[in-house]
Amino acid sequence: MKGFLLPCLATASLAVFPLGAQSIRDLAAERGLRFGAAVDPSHFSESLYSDTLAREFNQVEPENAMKFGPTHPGLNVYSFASADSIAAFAAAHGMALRGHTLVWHSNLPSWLTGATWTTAQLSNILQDHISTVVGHYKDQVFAWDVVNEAFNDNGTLRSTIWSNSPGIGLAGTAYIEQAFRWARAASPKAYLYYNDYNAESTGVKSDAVYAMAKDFKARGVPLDGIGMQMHLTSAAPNLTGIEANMRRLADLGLMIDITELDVRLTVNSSGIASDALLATEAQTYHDIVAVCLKIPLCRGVQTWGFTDKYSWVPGTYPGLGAALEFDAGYRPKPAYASMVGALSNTPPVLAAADLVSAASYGGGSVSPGEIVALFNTNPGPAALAVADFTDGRLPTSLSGVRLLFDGIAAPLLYTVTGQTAAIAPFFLAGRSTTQMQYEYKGIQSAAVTVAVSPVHPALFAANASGSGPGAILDLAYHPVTAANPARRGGYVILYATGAGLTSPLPGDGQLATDTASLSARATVTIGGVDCAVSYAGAAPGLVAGGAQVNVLVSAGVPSGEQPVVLTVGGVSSPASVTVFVE
Ligand code: 9MR
Repeated sequence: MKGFLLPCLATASLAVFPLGAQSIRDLAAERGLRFGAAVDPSHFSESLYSDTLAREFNQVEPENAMKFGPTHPGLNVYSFASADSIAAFAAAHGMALRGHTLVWHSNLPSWLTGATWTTAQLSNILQDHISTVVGHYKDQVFAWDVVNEAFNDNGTLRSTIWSNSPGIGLAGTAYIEQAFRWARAASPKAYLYYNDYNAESTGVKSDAVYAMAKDFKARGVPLDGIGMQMHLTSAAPNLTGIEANMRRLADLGLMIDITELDVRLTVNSSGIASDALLATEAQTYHDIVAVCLKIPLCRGVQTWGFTDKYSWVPGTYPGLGAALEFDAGYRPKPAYASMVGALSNTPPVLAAADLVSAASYGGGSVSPGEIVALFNTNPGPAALAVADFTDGRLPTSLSGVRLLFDGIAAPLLYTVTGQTAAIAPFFLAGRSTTQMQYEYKGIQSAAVTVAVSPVHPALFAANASGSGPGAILDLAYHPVTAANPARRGGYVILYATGAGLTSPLPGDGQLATDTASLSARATVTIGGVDCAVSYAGAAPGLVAGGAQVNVLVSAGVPSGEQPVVLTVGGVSSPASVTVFVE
């Protein structure tokens, strides 16, 4: 399936595509992306529905079951059976559960809309609703569409029972803010989203959403993300505008989810669209997934349903349909194949700042032989792959991942979606910059320029957090801890990286088996007091590029937990790593 690229679509038969070796769910997981569908639990008993859902998606959202009407059928009556069955399905199949939606003008029960309320009463009703529903799902729903469709297409606030007719007594976006605060109080950990349609691209409506989001972020209102519904037609989406809008929202630190993607097409009386329209639809599905993959904070793509058998479109727009990625017989459509293509072939996106020392997590530059970690949203194996020293050296390709410096693949320690550890090659010595690229399954990112420095020293912490008690041993190779403190006049062994070259210089990725001195001079202070270095060089048993420093703890070193600083070639490690002294 990986081979199905868009260019093929023009010539291939567009009827249906075979399922590939990897589901979209797996491909999305490799890209650190959630791939979801809106669902109706009344179809769970239909095996093709359930099987397709569980196989192809790693996220579900109730199309209707968590709305106000279904969950809150009487003033003091709540009903969760239907939504609970979706939560159970999600749990049984390892899927994330999105909640939809708490504050909306639609799908309200007649007990609410048919009576007259004061603003104070409505405020109490809404607070109780949010607290009860969010509270009920606080261990299951990872993200909520807290407020849905609060703006008109011209960017003004929609008049609703919650906003101003009569409203909960808070003018402008203050009622929205209040809803987010109530939701946060009911679930401290759930991500809270504002969700809307026709606000995907730049324009007056998305400007209004952006202005609200910017104001909320500036004032600490608990808004975590923006849902872009993405109910599209056969007209090509404005990808430039969508990307620009996503970028400005991401620049506020907000996550973006595509929440309700579908593409409605003109259909015949049997609900079938032409091959040409299905190809157009496939292009749109491809392009929306691809634009999401360009924005690291775009975290999920969800379609509004998944089979043309069940979709809101034909009932709302007579003569239109075929809006989803599976046909009414659950066969994958060209739209499915095109999303597989986008997930497989959209290049990874890399930033220089993604590369940091694996010891300190500090970035800014890379030094030859430095053990580095790359944190990003790039594709990679969904399960952690750890390298071993085959023939005494680390591989430069691991589960399809390579990290290239000036076109040369670096030795790798481990990789998983979003995180890769590698050893910067020794040939970087003498260069001032390097061009870094990330590759997964043969698809490379664009190169980014990373500064090279001769050294970039950092000590390893015992818990690998970059700070706190160091990974420090005594001469019996026992960890130095509060219970086994360093003794003045005794030796401790520090472990570091970014200490530059050694002489002799081992090969890239080789296991260090012998001692070899650092080329640059190394000094150490503990608690600010100079301590004599008896050995600074390769760390036998670690990969080349790891450094070991044996230090004599000076008589003047103070007691207690003291900062340890390694200085190599005039550059000091961060003072965030400590050692316990007797
Ligand atoms: O698809 C949903 C349909 O079954 C419901 O009757 C309708 C009213 O509750 O809501 C539809 O879903 C909407 C979603 O909740 C918000 N964005 C627009 C969706 C399509 O109308």
